[in-house]
Amino acid sequence: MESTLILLKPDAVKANLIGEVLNRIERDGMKIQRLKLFSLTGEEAREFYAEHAGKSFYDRLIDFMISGPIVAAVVEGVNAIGRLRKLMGATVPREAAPGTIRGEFGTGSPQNIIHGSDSPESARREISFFFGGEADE
Ligand code: IDP
Ligand code: MG
Repeated sequence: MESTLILLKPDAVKANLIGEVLNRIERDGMKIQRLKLFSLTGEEAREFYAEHAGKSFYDRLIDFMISGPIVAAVVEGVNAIGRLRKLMGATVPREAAPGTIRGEFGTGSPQNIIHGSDSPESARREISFFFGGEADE
């Protein structure tokens, strides 16, 4: 079993896509282990996306990520990190395969609906970032 961290970005919450996206993950056989709806502060968004600091799209990405509530979840399953990245599709929605979450619902860059950890190291860091300070159920 592997765990990964997903975020449903502000565009997903605004478009009433929380259920649709979580349903796709559950239908793929993965388990929602932790779940919360909240808004990021600018400081949190900048720290979460620190690897992109200095890139041309960084400020737009941060403004987007704090533009409304998001959902964070820990998803568990066999090869959950890779399966999630496959369900998500490519970063840029118009380059994402038909049938993927970003391909179907994404509207631009950075407006691509969902984040998913890209490696076991990222998953550990990101799960701890959003759920580390809280007791497990
Ligand atoms: P990923 O989310 O597929 O892992 P990253 O390269 O880690 O893609 O980028 C993080 C997020 O930054 C993307 O999901 C997207 O929202 C945004 N982003 C990435 N590249 C661009 C760009 O060229 N222009 C605008 N936004 C971008
Ligand atoms: Mg990434």
